[in-house]
Amino acid sequence: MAKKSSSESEARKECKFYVNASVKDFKNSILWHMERSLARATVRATSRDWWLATAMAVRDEIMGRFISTMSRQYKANSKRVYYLSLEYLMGRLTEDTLTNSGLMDVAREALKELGLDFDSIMASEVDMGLGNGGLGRLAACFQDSLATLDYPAVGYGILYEFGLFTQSFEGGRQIESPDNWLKFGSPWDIVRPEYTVKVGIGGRVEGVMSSTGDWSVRWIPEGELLGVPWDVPVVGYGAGTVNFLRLWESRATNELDLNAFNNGGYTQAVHQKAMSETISKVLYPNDKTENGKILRLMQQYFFVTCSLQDIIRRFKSLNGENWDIFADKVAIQLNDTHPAIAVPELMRLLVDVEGLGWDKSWEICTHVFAYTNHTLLPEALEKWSVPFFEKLLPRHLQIIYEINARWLSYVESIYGRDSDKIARLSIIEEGAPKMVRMAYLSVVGSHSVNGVAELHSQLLKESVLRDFYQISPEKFNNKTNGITPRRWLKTANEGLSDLITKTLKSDSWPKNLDELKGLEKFAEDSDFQKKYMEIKRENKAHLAKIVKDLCGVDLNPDAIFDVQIKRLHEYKRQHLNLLYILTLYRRLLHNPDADISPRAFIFGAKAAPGYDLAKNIIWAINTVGNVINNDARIKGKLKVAFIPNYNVSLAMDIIPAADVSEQISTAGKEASGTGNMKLALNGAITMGTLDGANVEILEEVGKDNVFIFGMNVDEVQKLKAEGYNPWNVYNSNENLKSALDWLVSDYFMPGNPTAFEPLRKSVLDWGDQFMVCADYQSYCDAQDRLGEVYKDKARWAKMAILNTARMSKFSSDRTISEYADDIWNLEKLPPRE
Ligand code: GLG
Repeated sequence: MAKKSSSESEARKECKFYVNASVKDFKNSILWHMERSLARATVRATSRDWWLATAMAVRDEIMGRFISTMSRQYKANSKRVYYLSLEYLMGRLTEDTLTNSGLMDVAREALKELGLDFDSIMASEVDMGLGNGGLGRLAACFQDSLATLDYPAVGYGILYEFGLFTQSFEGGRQIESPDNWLKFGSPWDIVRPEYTVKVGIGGRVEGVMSSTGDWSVRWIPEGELLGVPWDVPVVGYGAGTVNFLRLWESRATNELDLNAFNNGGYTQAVHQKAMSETISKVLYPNDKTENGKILRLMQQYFFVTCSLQDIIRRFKSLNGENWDIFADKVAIQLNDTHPAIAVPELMRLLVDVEGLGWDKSWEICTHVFAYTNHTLLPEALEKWSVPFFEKLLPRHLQIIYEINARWLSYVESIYGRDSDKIARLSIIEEGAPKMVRMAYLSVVGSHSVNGVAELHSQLLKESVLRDFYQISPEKFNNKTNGITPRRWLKTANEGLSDLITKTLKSDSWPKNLDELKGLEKFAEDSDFQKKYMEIKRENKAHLAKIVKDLCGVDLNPDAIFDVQIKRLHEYKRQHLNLLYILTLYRRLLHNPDADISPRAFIFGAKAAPGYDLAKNIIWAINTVGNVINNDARIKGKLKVAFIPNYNVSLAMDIIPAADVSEQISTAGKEASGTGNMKLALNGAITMGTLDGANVEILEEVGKDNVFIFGMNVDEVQKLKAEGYNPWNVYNSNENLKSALDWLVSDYFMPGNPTAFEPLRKSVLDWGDQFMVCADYQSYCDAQDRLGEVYKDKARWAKMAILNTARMSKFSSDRTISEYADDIWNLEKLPPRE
């Protein structure tokens, strides 16, 4: 954001470990890197050069902290948590590192003295977009909190060469192109060749007799590849702790190449090399569905075995073979089912490689692993086919069968030979082919199973994991998600951050978000309201410029900025939002002088490349938007902007500018949501269903400061059970009927009226799985109410302020403290003062 922070000197008192550097030294460091690292004369330097030189200058400042954190953790031989996640949506790293190390003001000033604009220089950094959506961004917020709270932690993942695709629009339709973010390298990645590990695939299993006459089993893989680790430093707020992400890159082994060469197979050698390197090539762009793709499963196995081997190496270097204390030193969190193969892999490493017995190994596993579930959507519950295992991971299949046999005999000891129960609880699903239920494997192999919001955790116990809950209720717990206030308030919204600091006369709130409660008493203070809303307006003007630039749409900063930013998915119901837009547009055409609060509907969303209906919805919003934006009759009262390529960096511009936060999923479908928290923290009022963390946001802010509409979970279930027919709603609701019919008329798409037939069909002919029609009227009523309330400026300001003041529960520091205390049993290891 464009504003300058004046509060860093205050913060220095709070953050004893802030990095100290003078503007002069920092400037010299930038110039030094420009010459020595980049071989550039300043007169020729591009924005990217300046960003790189600045990033390198910051990096220099934090490296000492990085090394001292590692040696502190090593010396203390303390327990660490290892976070296994296939996704990390980090965004840009430089600005966040500046905030957290306390160098933001210094860097701004240094660049200013060099005659440069800080914001445009920082914009040269390409987002590290190694994630799809909420799950990956949560993993990133968690890393920030772990370091900020001085917890010893490592985040393990994959260094994808291509992150989530870049989105653009052509004729309103989504076009994808590769996100080659690493094309020119990244100053934040540090390679660690000495920790390279080998990864086997395929082959067979052999029994071997030891010298003592014991039989053991050995996996003889057919092929091998290498995992090379790259570390990305994660600076905690205040810079007392610098943890790291360790991301694995797949490479071919030399042996493999040599063999092929010796056989005269040059092309084959190159082919195999390319195949090995394919594994870490690209992030799968689907959110919630990626079942059965072999390459995806190989990615999962690849990063899991690399990480577990690394964990065991570290453990042994400190504790030798003292396996009794493994679980006292190691906690592993499985971020969703993606890393579920870790359970049989750790068993294999302990039993086959380290030579421990089954029972002891199993005890270790179930003490070390904990599993987080992020969704109830059935398509997201991963299953791997047994033939796949036979071919690629034959030893793992044996281990899974053994785990299952023991598990089912335990089940039988409770329920007797109840074949129904056994089939329901089995890790193996019968059928052709047989499938391994990875979520069940995670539950059986873990000591803790958590959902990500109260409602979601409750539904987990009642639905998909009900049978497991009945057997081991003590495993189940809730950890409501959170967001880091450093990135999502302090860095993203400097204007509001400064106001908060001045008003509270404290700058420790980014580390202690409860302090925001102190703003409550200013909620009705007209002077404070004025300042608060002025900042909102500045942020809106800033966003309006970006929208003009990216979409060519003029937004009026005095309109309501109504924002829906998240992946495009039917359950998130962007099309419900569209139906309201159509309804409002129609109303204005009938009466152009209608006294409505002008609205700017702002969307940001990527659709999975193969998800046709999601793409149809994007196309429809863009097409309708285009007609509305160019219709002079409605006098600019309505605008629609779909910002292309929504990502973390754009989120940091959009969120501080939002008045309204659309959280309108079908109740029971959104596990938690985290955008809802970021938006409310920045003073956007939630327009939401009683779903995910919206329920807890309502609890925190109070019913007067949020707009709730639609069916709750029980009502959704009841209506489904009774037999829901969207046509009945359609036939009895004139507005809904008009909106849906209008969409497939010539009006929006002259000559191609069937363009949006799929969208219309999905909510009528195809049964309206996500109950868009059922919630339509209630949504429109709530939106109309909101429009009325907005006219009362003082009331709106009060609501917005109270949202900021009451969001402290949703700091990821709170979430991480709960994980550390309840699941990991993890101690902080702060630096000595
Ligand atoms: C999921 C859910 C979100 C949740 C996020 C983080 O759909 O509701 O907020 O994880 O727990 N796959 C996701 O994005």
